[in-house]
Amino acid sequence: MKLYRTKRGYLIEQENRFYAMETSSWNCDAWDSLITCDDLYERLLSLMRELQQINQISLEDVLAPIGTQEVWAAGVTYYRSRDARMEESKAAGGADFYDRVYNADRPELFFKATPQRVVGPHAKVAIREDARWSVPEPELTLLITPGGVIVGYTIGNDMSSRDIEGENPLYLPQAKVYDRSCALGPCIRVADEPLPSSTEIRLEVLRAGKAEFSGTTALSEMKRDPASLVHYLYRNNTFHRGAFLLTGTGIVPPDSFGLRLGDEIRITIDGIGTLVNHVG
Ligand code: DO4
Ligand code: MG
Repeated sequence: MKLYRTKRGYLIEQENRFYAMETSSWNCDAWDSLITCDDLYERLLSLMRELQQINQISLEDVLAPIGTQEVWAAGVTYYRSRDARMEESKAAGGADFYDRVYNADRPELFFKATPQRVVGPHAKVAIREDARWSVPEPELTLLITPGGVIVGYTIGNDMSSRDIEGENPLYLPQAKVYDRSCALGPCIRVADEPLPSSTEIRLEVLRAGKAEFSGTTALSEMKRDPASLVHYLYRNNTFHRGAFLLTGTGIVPPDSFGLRLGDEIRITIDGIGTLVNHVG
């Protein structure tokens, strides 16, 4: 089952049928209390029975599925990310940190965005003006309730400035957190069981309509279990409105690739959909 937040209200999708909920999308309180209940799946099932079926949804109407939640991110959860980061920070003497965190019990977790820094489907993500080398990071994103229950999944783009992070690992917050540095959407996949480990994540970057980069990974490549990431995130940390947690990237383009203005970023995760954004 999928849940969309749109300009016209909320929608539930079940087996290609759409059901509309008459609620204002600007009402963050209503969205927050809907998406942060521990039994979201059952709640949507029972809501759906009372709702009217509609024909189709307009993609332009779809908004980021976030209310007032904080957005956090995990890092170096895939070997490919460890490898690329060790290489980019070698000159700065930071390489060892990435290997250590990849192998440690405690994961890397960092604050990624406030809701105001997040864009939804078809909106523009940004590259920093003071960065020379920026990349998208396509990541499975967890929706977690205040009680620490994973109730849904969406697609996240952890936009990153590789030159700034590579210069010094202590610059990570600047490489990661800036206006429009995060995209979420297009919907929340709500299921009563975890996504299968065979689930694929695909990234495509189109430049002037032509494929400039494409890559694929699968959840089976992730070193950590989503539940263990949540366990660390919620240690001595309270999330009254729940949280979104990006789970790290397993796709890192080669060093010759950097994003440019106008590029189209397409991230697909099986069972969730495709998140499309342009760089602007
Ligand atoms: O260690 C820096 C950030 C890592 C990250 O964002 C990722 O692996 O996805
Ligand atoms: Mg990342």
